[in-house]
Amino acid sequence: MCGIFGYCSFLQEKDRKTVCDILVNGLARQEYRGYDSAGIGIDGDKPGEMYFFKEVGKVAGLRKKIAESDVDTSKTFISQVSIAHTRWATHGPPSVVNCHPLKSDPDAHFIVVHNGIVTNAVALRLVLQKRGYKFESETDTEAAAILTKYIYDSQTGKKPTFTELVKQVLHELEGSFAFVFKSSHYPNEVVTARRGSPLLIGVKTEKKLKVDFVDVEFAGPESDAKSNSALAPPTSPSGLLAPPSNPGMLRSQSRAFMSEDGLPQPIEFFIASDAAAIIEHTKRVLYLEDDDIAHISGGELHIHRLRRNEEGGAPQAQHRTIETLEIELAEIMKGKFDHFMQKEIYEQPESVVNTMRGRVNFDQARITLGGLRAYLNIIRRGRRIVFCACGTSYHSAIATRAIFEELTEIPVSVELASDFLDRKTPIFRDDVCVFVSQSGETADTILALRYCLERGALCVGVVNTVGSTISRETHCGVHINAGPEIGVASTKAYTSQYIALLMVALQLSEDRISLTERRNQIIQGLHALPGQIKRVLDGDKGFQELATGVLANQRSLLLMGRGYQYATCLEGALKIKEISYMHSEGILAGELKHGPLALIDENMPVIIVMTQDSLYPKVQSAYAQITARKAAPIIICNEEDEGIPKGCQTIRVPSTVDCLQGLLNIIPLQLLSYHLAVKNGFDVDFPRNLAKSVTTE
Ligand code: G6Q
Ligand code: GLU
Repeated sequence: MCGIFGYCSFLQEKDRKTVCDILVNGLARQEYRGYDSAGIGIDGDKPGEMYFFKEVGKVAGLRKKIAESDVDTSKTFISQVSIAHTRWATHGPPSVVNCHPLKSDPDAHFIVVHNGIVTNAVALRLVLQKRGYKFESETDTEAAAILTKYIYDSQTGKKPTFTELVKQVLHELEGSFAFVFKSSHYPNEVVTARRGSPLLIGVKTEKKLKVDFVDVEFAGPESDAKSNSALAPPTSPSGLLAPPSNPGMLRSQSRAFMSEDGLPQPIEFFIASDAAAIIEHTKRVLYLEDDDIAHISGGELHIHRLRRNEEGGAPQAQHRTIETLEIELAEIMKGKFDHFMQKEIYEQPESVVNTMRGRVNFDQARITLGGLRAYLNIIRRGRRIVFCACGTSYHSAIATRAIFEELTEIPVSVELASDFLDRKTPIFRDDVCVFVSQSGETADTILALRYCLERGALCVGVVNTVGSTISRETHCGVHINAGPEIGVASTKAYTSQYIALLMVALQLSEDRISLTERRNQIIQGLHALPGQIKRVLDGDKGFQELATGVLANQRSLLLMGRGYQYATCLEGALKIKEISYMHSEGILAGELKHGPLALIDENMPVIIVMTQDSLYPKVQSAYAQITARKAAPIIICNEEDEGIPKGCQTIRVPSTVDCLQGLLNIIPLQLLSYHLAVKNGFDVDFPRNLAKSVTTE
C-alpha cells in the first residue's frame, strides 16, 4: 500500500514538465498498491524554493491539477531532485493537508514522503510542540519531518551531512517505514531509508555501469552509539544536541557510477516502492535492505547502515547488487482487457505453465525445484510443516494441505499470519515454516517469518515478487513466476501458489516408491491443466449471465463444499466480497448442520461445489439437506456428471485429479465476482478500503 517515487537527474537538462510527468507516471504505475491521495514536491524557481502539488483521490486528478497550474513548466534544471507519493492514510483522513510530501515548516526546509507508520509519533509530536514547533497535518509523518528540522537546528557549529542527519532522525523513530527526505539545506541531494517497507533504486546511465554493485559503508563503532533520545531535555550535553561525532566511515568507492575517465557522468536515479514504477526508465535496480540508508548526491549513490553489524548477529552483506529486472512493461499493462483483474484471470492458462516451466518434467514424471534442492532432506526430517500466510495466499495453503499430508506424511498446520503472531505460537528448530505471499511484502507474514527465523526454524518462501522482503529473508523457496499481479483481488497468484505448493509436496515425496503412481497421476493432471483452464474460461458468458441474472441484486451468497473444495469456497467468497461488496461466506459442508443450515431457505442464494471425488456422496447429502429447506443452489460439477437433478442451475467444469480440481473450480468464481463488480459499477482493480500490498500490521 502507498507508493513512494523519487527522481534524481544529474548533469542532464530536464524541464519541469518532464520532471512532473516522470513523477506522476511513477505514481500511476504504483496505483494498484492502493492509495487515497497523491502528491509531489519539486524544485521551485529560486534556489531553495520548493513547489508542491497535492490532491485527494486518483493520480489522474493530481495530473490535472499540475496541468492547470500556472507554474512555468518550461523551466529547466541541469540537476534536480524531486519526490512523490501516493498515500494510504493511517493517521488522519485523506485530505490535501495530510498528503505527502510533508514539510518541516512553512519554508519547507525539509520535506519527506513516507510509507508505513511511525508508532511513537504521538510522543514526538508532544515534545516538538512543547518546543514551539507547529504541526499542520494529522499525520505521523509530519513528526518525522519536523524532528529532522529540530535536530538540524539544534546542532551548533558544523552541520551534519544529510546522511548523518537522517540517521539521527531514524534512531528516534519507532515502527515500520520507508522514507525519502529532501532538503533546501542539501540542494540536489536525497536520502532514502527503509525499515519494513520495500524500496528500490533504479539507475540509468548512457554508458554501461563499470561494476554491478554498490559497497555498503558500515559506520565505525564510535559513530554508532545510539544517541540520546530527542525526548531528552534540550540542554542535554550529548545525543541529538551534541555536535556530530566523527562518522568514521569506511568510504565507499561507488565504483558503479564512475566513468572510465574518472569524471562524473550524467545519471538518473529512480526511487520507488515497486519495480513497476521503474522499468519504463531502466531495468538496472538495486533493492535496499532493512536499515539501509541510501544517499544520492553529485551523481553518486552511497549506501550506509543505520546500525553497525551487531556482534554475534548474522554477517551482513558488504554490498548491494545492481540487478537486471526481467519483467517487461507490456507485462504490467492491461492490453485488450477492461481491467487488470480480468486480464489476470485470462492469463491463467499461461501463468500456470510459467509456474511449472523448467520444474516439471512430464516425460519422466519428475519435479525439480532448484531453490529447494539443497534443503529437501532437512524438510523431510522436519517435525511438522507450518504454513503461514494471509488472505488468498492462506487459502492456497488450505487448498494444498491435504495433499501435503498425504504425500509427505508430515503433520501440516495452516496459520493466518496475524493470528499466529497474536498467539505467539511455539516454534522450534525442527519446524519447517512456509511463508506464502504474492507480494512478498505483507507485514503480518514478514513479522511471522522473522519470529520463526529467531526461533531457528527452517523458513521457506513461496513468493511471486522476486527481490521482495520474504523472498530475500527466507532460507530457501520457490518463486511462483505468475508475473506481475496488479488487480487487488488475487487470481492468477492463487492458482500459481497452489501449483507451486503442490510441486513442493511432489518433490518432497519423490523418495517414496509406494506413492509413484499417485505422483504420476498428479503430474499427468498438471500436464492437462492449461487446456482445461482455457475450457473453463470459454464458459465466461454463462458466468456473466449468472451475475446479471439470478445473482444480480442479491445481498448475500453462501458457497459450500468439503475436502479439497473447502478452500475453493473460502477463496470464492473472498473474491465476491472484496470486489463486489456482496456478503459472501465459504462454508465447510460438513459444518452445515452445526449452524449455517439455519440460514437456508428459498431466498438464500447458494453455490455448492459438487465435483466428483471421494467425498462426492457426502456433498450430495449436504445438497439434499439444503434443497429439503427449499434452497435452489447453483451447482459446480463435472462436465460428464449425469447424476445432477434435472432443472438445476449448473456450472460445468472438466474433471481432473482430486487435488487439482480446485484449480479449475475457482475460475468460474473469480469470473463471477468480476462480473458482479462490473455490473454494479465498482472499481474492480482498486476495491474500496483495500490495498494490494499490505505493508502495515
Ligand atoms: C485477495 C488479496 C489478499 C492477499 C493478502 C496477502 O484477493 O489479494 O487477500 O492475498 O493480502 O497478500 P500477499 O499474498 O501479497 O502476502
Ligand atoms: N502513516 C502515514 C500517513 O498516514 C503514511 C501512510 C502511507 O503509507 O501512505 O500519512
